[in-house]
Amino acid sequence: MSKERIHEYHHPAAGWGALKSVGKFIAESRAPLSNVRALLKLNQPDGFDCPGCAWGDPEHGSSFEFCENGVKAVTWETTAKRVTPRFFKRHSVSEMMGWDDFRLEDQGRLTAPMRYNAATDHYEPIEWHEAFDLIADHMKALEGPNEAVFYTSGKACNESAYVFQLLARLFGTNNLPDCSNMCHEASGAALEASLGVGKGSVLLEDFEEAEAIFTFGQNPGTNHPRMLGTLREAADRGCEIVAFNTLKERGLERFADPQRKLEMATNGSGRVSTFYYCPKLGGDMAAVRGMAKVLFERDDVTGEALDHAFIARHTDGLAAYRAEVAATPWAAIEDQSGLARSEIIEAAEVYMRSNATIICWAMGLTQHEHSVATIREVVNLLLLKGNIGKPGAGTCPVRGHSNVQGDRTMGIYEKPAPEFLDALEAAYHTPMPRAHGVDTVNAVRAMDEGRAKLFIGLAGNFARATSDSAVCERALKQCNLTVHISTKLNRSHLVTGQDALILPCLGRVEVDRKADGTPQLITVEDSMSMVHGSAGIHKPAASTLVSEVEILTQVAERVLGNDVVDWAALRADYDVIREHIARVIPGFDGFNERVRAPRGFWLDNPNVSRTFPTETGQARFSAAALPAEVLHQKLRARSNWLTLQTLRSHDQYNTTVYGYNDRYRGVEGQRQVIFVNSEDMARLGLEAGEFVDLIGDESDGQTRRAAAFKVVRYDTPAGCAAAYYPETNPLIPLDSVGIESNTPNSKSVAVRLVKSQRLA
Ligand SMILES: Nc1nc2c(c(=O)[nH]1)N[C@H]1C(S)=C(S)[C@@H](COP(=O)(O)OP(=O)(O)OC[C@H]3O[C@@H](n4cnc5c(=O)[nH]c(N)nc54)[C@H](O)[C@@H]3O)O[C@H]1N2
Ligand SMILES: Nc1nc2c(c(=O)[nH]1)N[C@H]1C(S)=C(S)[C@@H](COP(=O)(O)OP(=O)(O)OC[C@H]3O[C@@H](n4cnc5c(=O)[nH]c(N)nc54)[C@H](O)[C@@H]3O)O[C@H]1N2
Ligand SMILES: [Mo]
Repeated sequence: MSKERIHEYHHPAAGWGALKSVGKFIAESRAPLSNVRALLKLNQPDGFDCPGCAWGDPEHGSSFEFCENGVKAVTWETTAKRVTPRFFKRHSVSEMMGWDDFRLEDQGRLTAPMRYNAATDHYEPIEWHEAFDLIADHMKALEGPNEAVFYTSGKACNESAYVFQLLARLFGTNNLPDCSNMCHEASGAALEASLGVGKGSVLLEDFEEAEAIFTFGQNPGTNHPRMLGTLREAADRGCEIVAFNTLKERGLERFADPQRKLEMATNGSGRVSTFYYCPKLGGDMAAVRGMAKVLFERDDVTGEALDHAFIARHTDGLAAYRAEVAATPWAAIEDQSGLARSEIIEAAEVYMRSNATIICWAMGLTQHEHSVATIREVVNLLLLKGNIGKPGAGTCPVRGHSNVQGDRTMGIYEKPAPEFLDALEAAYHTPMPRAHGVDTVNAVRAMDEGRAKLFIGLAGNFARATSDSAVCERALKQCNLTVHISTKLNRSHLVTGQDALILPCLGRVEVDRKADGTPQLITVEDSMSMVHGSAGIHKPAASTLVSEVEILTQVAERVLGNDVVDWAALRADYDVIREHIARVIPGFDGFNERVRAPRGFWLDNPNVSRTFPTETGQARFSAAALPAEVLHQKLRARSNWLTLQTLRSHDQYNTTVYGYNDRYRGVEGQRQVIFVNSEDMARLGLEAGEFVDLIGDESDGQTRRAAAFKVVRYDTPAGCAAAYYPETNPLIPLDSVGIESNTPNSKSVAVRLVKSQRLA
C-alpha cells in the first residue's frame, strides 16, 4: 500500500499518470510477459472481449485500444497468485472475515472447488462431481422452486447466462436477480415506458456525427476510459460536450490521449467538456425540466425550438407535458437542482443550437429514488427536438459490466416478458413459470424471511454489492446452501449458508477447450447492442478449473435429467447453445455464422428507425411532477445530516479493489475517506484530516454504521458528500430504493457524521 496522502490533482486525465499506473499493475501481477500478450489481444477481432467495461468497440479495431481499466482487469485475472486448498487450510473463514476487499481478491485465482465445514470453520476440498451432486440434492430437497435464488453478475457471457436462466425456469422459478437491479434498472424501466425498448439507441458511429453530447451522472475518466477518447474526438471536431456531475471529475474536464504522442510529450491538456454543471444529488430531473422550460418558452416566440413534425408524427402526451412544465416554478427547479437559472439556460442554448444530440448517463442518474422519472425527463428533452432515430442523436445509458446488457437479452430477468416465456415453451414443450421472481432487494428479503433457502451466484459478489450489508449477510447465512461460481475470493464466500460451496471457473482471458482440443467461443453484447465473439488465449490458471457452462450444465443434468434438454450436448459445443438461443430470442437468427463476422453483428433497435413499440405505438412524453423534495432538501433542516453518494475510486472495479489510490481525486494509499464541502465542514465543526464515523438511518431499529472515515475537503455542492462503495453499503437501508426500479438509492444515502472515538 502506498503512503496515505491527499493532494490536488492538476494533470489531465489519462496521460502519463495512466501509463505509470499501468506499468505498476503489470509488475505487481507477477506475470508481466503473458499480460502484455493478453493486452494485445484485447477487444481485437480475433481476441477476447475486455472484461473491463461495456463501451463499444471501434468499427476498425486494427490499432491497439489502450485503456487503463482494461489493463487492470486483465492483469487481475492473469495474475500468477493462486488460492489453493492449502490456503484455505491455513486461514479460517472467521479470520478472513477480518480482511478487506483488496486483501481477499489479491490472494489470486481460485483453483479448486471447496466446501465449507462449519465444525472446523474452514473450507475443504471437494471433488467436482460431489459438488454437483450436493447442489442437486439441495435443490431437490426444497419445498418449491421459488425457494431457490439464481443471481447473475454482468461478467457472465451470453452462453452461461442463457443456460443459467434455462436451468432456473425449467426448475420452475423466475428468481433471477442480477447486478442490473442495482445498476441500470431505472434506465431499462424508463426507456421501456417512454420508447418501448429498454436499451440505448445510439451506435458508436453516432458519436462522430453528434453536434452536442450531454453526459449526466457519469465518471468516464475512471469507469469508461475508452469513452474519453470518443468524447475527445468529438470535442476536436467542434461537438459541444456538456457535463452534469455533482463532482468536478477530472476525466470530464481535461484529458490527454495516450495514443497521441505530441499531447503526451507536452502533457497537453485538451478540454473535454465545454460546459460543466454541478447539480446537487438527485437534482437532475429539475435541471432537465428547467431546460425543457427554456425550450417551450423559446418555441412560443420563434415556433422553431421544437421539432414539431417529429412530435406530431411519432409522439403522444405533449400537451400534458407542456402543462406540467409550465406549472413547475423556476424557484423549485433552482432549489432542487442546486443550479442557477442562468446555468440551465446556458445548457439549454447548447441543446437548442445542436441539430443532433446524444445524451449519456450512468449511476448518477440511476441510483436515486426518482431515477425512473428523471430518465423519462431526459427522454422528454430528446423528444422535443426529435433527437431519437436520426444519425448523431439518441439515448446512451452507459452500461457497466462488459456483458450486463447481453445477460438481460438472454433472459436473466425476474420479470420476463410473456412473449419470451412463450418462445421458451415453444422451444422446449414445457410450461414455464409465469409469476415474477425476486430482484436483488427482494431476494434479500426472501432469504431473510425464510422464503428462499438456496442461493447460487453466477459471478459477482452479492453480499458486498447489495445494500444494507448486515441485513444481506444475515439473510445469506440463513440459507441451506450458498454457492458461488467465481474467479477470485471475495466476501460473499465468507458469508456461508449452513452448507456452502466455492466453485472456481475459467476467466474470459483463458482458453476453454472442447473435448477434441479446439477452442470454444463465447459471445457478449456491448452498450450499443453489438454482439461479438470472444475467445480466451491464456492457459487456464489451474488445470482443475472448468467453465461456467460446464458447472451449470452438470448441475442441470442432475436436477432436471436429459429429457427436455441434452445438457451434455450444450457443454460439448457452445454452438449448440447458440442454436437454442437463435430459436428462442428474436434477432439471433444465424447466430453462429453472424457472430463470426469480424465485428460481430448489431441487434436491431426499432427506435433507430423511429419505431416505438409502446402501448400506443408512439414515443411517450411523461408528465410527472417534480418530486416535492429530494433527499438533500429533506435533510437540510436536520443538523449534522448529509446526503451521501457512494461511488467508485480509480483503483477498483465494483467490489474488486485493485489498490488504494484515487488518482484524479488526489487520494493516495487509502479508501476510508469522505469528501465534504467546506461550508458543511464549518457547520459541523470538522477539520480536514480528522476521522468521523458514518451513521445511516437507524429509525427502523437496524444498526447502520461505518467507522473511521477521514474528512477530505472537496468541491462538492453543500449538503452533498461522497465516499467509496462497497465500504458504505452497510449505511443504505434495504428499503431505500428507487420508485419503479427497486434499485438501492446508492447515490442518496442519509448519513450523520460523528467524530470517531478512536482518533478524535
Ligand atoms: N474502473 C472501473 N470501471 C467501471 C466500474 C468500476 O467499478 N471501476 N464499474 C462498472 C459498472 S458496473 C458501472 S455501472 C459503471 C459505473 O460508472 P459511473 O456511473 O461513472 O460510476 P460511479 O463511480 O458510481 O460514478 C457516478 C458519477 O455520477 C456522479 N453523480 C452522483 N450522483 C449524481 C447526481 O445526482 N447527479 C449528477 N449529475 N451526477 C451524480 C458522481 O459524482 C460520479 O461522477 O462503470 C463500469 N466501469
Ligand atoms: N453502494 C453502492 N452499491 C453498489 C453500487 C454503487 O454505486 N454503490 N453499484 C452497483 C452496481 S452498478 C453493480 S453492477 C453491482 C456489482 O455487483 P457484482 O457484479 O455482484 O459485483 P462485482 O464486484 O463486479 O463482482 C466481483 C466478483 O466477480 C467474480 N468474477 C470476476 N470475473 C468473473 C468471471 O469471469 N466469471 C465468474 N464466474 N466470476 C467472476 C470474482 O470472484 C469477483 O470477486 O454493485 C452495485 N452496488
Ligand atoms: Mo453496474
